[in-house]
Amino acid sequence: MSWKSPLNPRFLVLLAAVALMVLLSGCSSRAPQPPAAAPAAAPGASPPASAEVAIEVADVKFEPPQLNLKAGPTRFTVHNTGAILHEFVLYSEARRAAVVEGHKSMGGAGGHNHGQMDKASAILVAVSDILPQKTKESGVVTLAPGVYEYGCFVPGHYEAGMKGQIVVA
Ligand SMILES: [Cu+2]
Repeated sequence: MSWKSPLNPRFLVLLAAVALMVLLSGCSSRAPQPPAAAPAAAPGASPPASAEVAIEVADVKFEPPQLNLKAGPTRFTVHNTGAILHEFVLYSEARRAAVVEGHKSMGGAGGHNHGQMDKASAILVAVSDILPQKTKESGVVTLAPGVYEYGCFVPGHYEAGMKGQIVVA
């Protein structure tokens, strides 16, 4: 090994930084997969979803903010690339008011219970408490043609514009 030679310490720091970046990007690039890359036939796969949709949550927005999907069984994988807690709540756009008001009346710092709201407000999917740098999956939801909205109801986030739209055809 030639490590004895007096290497410039700055160069070593740079090396370490590059190695760290490679490691980090290696980790985070595993989770978000191309939305259309679902294998046609996956024998033994648990619940059948005709579409796997990857969504990223960040501080404070969804990526992408708009999606066009085909009707059918769909599963969402939500990856938090931000530094704070987020959630992914999906509902028919026609029920937006009920969902937004429902969350307002619950208030609290992330302690709201979507289970209580599901029936009343027509929440289709609720992936809650997604910690920074973590990934969570939804169950499989069968989407009918229509217009849907997704939002994050951690206090202040929806109001800051943390929402998106899905058009299902
Ligand atoms: Cu959020």
